[in-house]
Amino acid sequence: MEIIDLRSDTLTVPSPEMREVMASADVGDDVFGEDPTINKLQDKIAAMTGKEAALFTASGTQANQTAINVHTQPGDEIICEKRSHIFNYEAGAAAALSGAQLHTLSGRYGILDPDEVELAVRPADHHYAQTRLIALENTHNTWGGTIYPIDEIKKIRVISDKYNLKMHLDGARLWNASAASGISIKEYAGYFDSVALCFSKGLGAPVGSIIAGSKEFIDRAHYYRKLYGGGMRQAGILAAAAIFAVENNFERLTEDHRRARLLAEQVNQLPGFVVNLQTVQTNIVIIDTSLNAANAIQITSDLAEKGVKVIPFSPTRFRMVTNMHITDEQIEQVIDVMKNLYKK
Ligand code: TLP
Repeated sequence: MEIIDLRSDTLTVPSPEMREVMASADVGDDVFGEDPTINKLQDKIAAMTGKEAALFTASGTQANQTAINVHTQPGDEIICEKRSHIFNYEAGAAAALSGAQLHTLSGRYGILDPDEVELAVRPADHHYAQTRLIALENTHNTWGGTIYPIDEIKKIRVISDKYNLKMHLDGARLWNASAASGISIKEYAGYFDSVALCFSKGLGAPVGSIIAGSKEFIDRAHYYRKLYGGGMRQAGILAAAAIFAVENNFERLTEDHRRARLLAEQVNQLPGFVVNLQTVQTNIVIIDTSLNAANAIQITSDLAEKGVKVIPFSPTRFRMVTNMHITDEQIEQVIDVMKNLYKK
């Protein structure tokens, strides 16, 4: 049985061409700062984001959490969205590693209301935690890959400046936001003090993320990455894959977006499955099963038996993600499987 794996874009595997550049990469000891391919990647991303410097990390989680530790002191508060990755899927790291407290706000499709952000900033009174950081996610994963409108980012930046707060962007999928909106990585990054980007999602590299910011920020980030055990040695092999991924697989993300749209529109026509098409802006499709006799957990296992893998987010929601290995034919097959399983 053919398996169609729509659980995540993290499932992408390196192509033969990517493996070739990995095999021939120049390497050195990066803990000594001597890996030429890592240095090249860091310089490239610093230039792309318009920041002074960048630091390669093992994962998106390590990138976000390193940034959080640089920006905060124990007891500080971070404003973020209720369904954000840093709050839900990073193993409680902000509390465990930085001693920071997360102040979550509900956003419309993951997008925070600037007025609510301002209201959430704690007064300068010793009863309160000190608000230190605003962390946004673009695209917003669990709201369906939604793109942060640049005007909302600007408004939130005005608030952060007013209260002297730092801003961090979890841009694990900023590539998708940029490919879909036409707004450059540099423009998005310009509103943030630090930006995390992943190479191992839709771009198809096997491992690796990066954070970019000022020289001073990256210098401190280096310390925390080491503290977290993230100092890697001849990891230029991985940086070579990341460079290849940015150069070859960034623009093609619009194909994944087109397929996600196709999938969303067709799933939305099936009885008992509802997709809010407004949220389908990139490569993620969230399906609501509240109207279905079966719940999302059951549906996940029914689909898996037919070779279609998806991820349940709750008893009433599951996620499908397109990536470079998913074809138009497979989208049709998924729809057929769903039609046959849930005939009315
Ligand atoms: N997301 C994964 C899971 O952890 C949910 C996925 O399959 O989507 N920020 C965002 C917005 C992410 O979606 C992810 C991974 C990360 C950070 C963390 O990246 P890694 O897995 O490299 O630590």
